[in-house]
Amino acid sequence: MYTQAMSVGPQDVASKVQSAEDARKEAAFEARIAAGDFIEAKDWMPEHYRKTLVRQISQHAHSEIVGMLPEGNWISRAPTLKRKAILLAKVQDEGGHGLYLYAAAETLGTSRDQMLDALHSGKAKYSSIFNYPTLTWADIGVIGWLVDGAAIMNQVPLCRCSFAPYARAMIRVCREESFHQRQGYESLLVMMRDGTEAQKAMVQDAVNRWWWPSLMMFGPADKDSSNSEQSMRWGIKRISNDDLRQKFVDATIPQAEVLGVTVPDADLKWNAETGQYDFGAIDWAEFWRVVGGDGPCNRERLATRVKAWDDGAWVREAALAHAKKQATRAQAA
Ligand code: BYC
Repeated sequence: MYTQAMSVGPQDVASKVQSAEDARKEAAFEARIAAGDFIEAKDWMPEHYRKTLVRQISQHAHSEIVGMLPEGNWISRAPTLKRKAILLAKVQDEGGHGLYLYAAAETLGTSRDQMLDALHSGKAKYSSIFNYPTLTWADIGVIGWLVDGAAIMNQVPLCRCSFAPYARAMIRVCREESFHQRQGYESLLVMMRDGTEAQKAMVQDAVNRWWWPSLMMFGPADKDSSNSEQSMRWGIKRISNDDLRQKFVDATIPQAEVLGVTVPDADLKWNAETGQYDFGAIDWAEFWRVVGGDGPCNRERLATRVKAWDDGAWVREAALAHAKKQATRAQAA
């Protein structure tokens, strides 16, 4: 033990030089972050920064592709051709968002296969919101209004994320999410303005079921958010979970009033002193249950993704065989 501590062989010298070099790089990195610089994939970055980004971006990508499932269930049941075309385009957009995000995460050195393996084995997380069922057509409008609305609130600050490939992907994603939010709100407006009493009741019921899960999308309260402090220091997250949730409530309640629906919160009230809405307590036990894999649809969602991956094996094999044949031909020519 003592001899180990006293060892001053060439390896120790090398590791000291290495750590001095790392400390210099880390200081330069922190200075860039402090100056509000954007970090590119080829730039040096601390391992923890890289890991945090791969975690967040891959979870975000998984959320996009799992998020296709609850809405995808309604494509064949949309009430009109117009609504079907809009929903089809929206679900396709979510698939596209997943692809930009997987590509952004790949620039950090983690392969898409590794990320998908983490999803399929249940190791990786995706947004809790997609573990709730879509029971009626009104759920589709409410997902656009509340779920995409919450997503935009969370993602606009990510357009200034310190990791440039993520920030760039977010700019396009936010533009598309903004269309998604409006189409959802517009479809609810039509039902509330021109619909039957039963249709209006269906909208209110969907709002009742999606309101609290939408507030949970922003993540745990700041005091329980294990990653926030470091992520905020690195400029990955720009606004805290609680502040974004509050902004979402403040923006959404006036929209609910225009729509003519209420949210299921007896404690909600305008606070003239803070200029914000006070709202009731979130059921964090439910949140952690859903995040932990025990929500209403967790098993179904994961099984559907795994089946899609398995069913697509022949496409991946055929694409690889084709690429190999092309490469052999190119070599022979
Ligand atoms: N669900 O320390 P915290 C969309 C986890 S898709 C599940 O605050 P962080 C759309 C968190 O990962 C929108 N897990 O974490 C698609 C962490 O666990 P780990 C998806 C959650 O990362 C289709 C632990 O709880 N948006 O718009 O600082 C159709 C502690 O949390 C959730 C994004 O992914 C949750 N809700 O902050 C329609 C945005 N919340 O990883 C629409 C990008 C927290 O340490 N992501 N956890 O094991 C983020 O902004 C942040 O990752 C979060 C969480 C705000 C979500």
